[in-house]
Amino acid sequence: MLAIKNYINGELVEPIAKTYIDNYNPAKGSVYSLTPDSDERDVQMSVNAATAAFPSWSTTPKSERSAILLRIAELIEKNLDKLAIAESIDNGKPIWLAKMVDIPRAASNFHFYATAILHDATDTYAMENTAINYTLRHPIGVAGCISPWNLPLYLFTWKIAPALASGNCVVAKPSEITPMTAYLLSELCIEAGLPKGVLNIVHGYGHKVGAAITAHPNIPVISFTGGTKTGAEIARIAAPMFKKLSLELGGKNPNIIFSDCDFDKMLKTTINSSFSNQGEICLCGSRIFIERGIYEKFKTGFVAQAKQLTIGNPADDKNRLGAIVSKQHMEKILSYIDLSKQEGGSILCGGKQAHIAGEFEKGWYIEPTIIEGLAYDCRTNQEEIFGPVVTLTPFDNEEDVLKMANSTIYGLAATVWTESLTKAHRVANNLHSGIVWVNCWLLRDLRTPFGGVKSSGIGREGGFEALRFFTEPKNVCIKL
Ligand code: TXE
Repeated sequence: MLAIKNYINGELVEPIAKTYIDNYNPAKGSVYSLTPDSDERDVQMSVNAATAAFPSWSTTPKSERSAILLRIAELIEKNLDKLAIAESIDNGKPIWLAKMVDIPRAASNFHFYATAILHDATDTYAMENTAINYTLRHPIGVAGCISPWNLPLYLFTWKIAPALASGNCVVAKPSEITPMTAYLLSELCIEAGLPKGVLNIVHGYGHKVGAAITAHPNIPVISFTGGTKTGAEIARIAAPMFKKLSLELGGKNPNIIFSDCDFDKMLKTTINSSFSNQGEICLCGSRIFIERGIYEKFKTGFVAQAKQLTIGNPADDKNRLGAIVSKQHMEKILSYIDLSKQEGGSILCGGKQAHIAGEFEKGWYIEPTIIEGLAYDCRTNQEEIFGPVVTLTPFDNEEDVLKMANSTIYGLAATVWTESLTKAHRVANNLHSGIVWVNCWLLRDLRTPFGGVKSSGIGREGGFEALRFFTEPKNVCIKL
């Protein structure tokens, strides 16, 4: 049984405690590898290594940092198939999805920030005949990066690439539920010649390793992606230590469909925005609001297409949905389906655990589920489910749908379908979220600010926002 290792000070090492966590293959519901059950001692070793490496890495010319990060991007691309298969086995998602989305995006994350630092500029402010002000941006030091299990390598690299590119050293912890591609990335970093101590990956539980990173006095900046509850716990520890925090948290995103939409394009994309990655993307549109005039037409078409989605072996390209990431998460999603029935919902399709015959019979699968007839402010429509479960709610006018769409504690993303440009601008302007897609979903330009408002988090990732997050500005004023 493969026991993966931590990556500390440029080497692959065992956890000090020499204890391990079972790592499951969700498609089969069986243990397939072991993950280090690290603790604060492994974190301390990583902080020592990162601190020692920082003076040299932070003063390495940007062109040299860029070249090393580009080498990592190239190695990710070269190992696309191996990484995609590993991601699929670890997370349960279809291999074709990991090949098309997760792994290419991980390479793009490195490529984007390796080149962004070559074009970053800072401001100067001239005071007429008196003084000149210029802004310096310094890397902060050792950055803590903690990531979730839904898009493992994609979100892990989305944090470490800008942190490293801007001259910081990193102590990173991937989710203990999906550690494999971060481990494989360690090997690629060694192959790329990343200097020792610049990146350190410590595997293990959030309440042990994640908490140790959050609380460590020599880690002044934390970038976290995960659940809102965990984000609040991290903020509780980090705030009194005046740490810089980026929190990308949960979502309960509205998908607003007006009668004047391009129906066929909307329907095709809405199947994806509802069930892609088994609905385990915080950007999925889990609350679908449909203008009453096309409600029945939409319901008929959407249910018919959802029923055609095949579920099963993630290695079989014909399957649109793979397995849910863990038994515990599958049970959480099923509990919300039960709740929806208690709250008066009607299940239009799905609603149960899917059983796949043969070697996958012990795997964790849920049918794509569509529910109607719920109040917009019931728990099913207010709380994050984070699975292949969507609700349908009709609306009569813009004011009505904006009230419902903006009614949750979250504010991450929203989707709007209309062919009226003025309506699109007006509705987008009035939605309380960090991201609005109009007539599309998950169309991503890495330069754009990424993140949410309210309980979807604080701060933004992406583009120069991330480079600003991982550096400190200093204004220098020179008397003329
Ligand atoms: O989160 P958890 P999960 C959200 C998504 C869902 C949840 C799923 O909407 O709600 O995250 O991810 C570590 N101190 N997003 O269940 O448990 C843990 O080990 C420090 C939103 O994984 O919060 C893991 O590595 N760390 C997002 C990481 O935190 C701790 C996209 C996340 O785990 C910790 C993806 C602690 N006390 C998911 N406890 C977006 N907005 O983009 C756990 N961890």
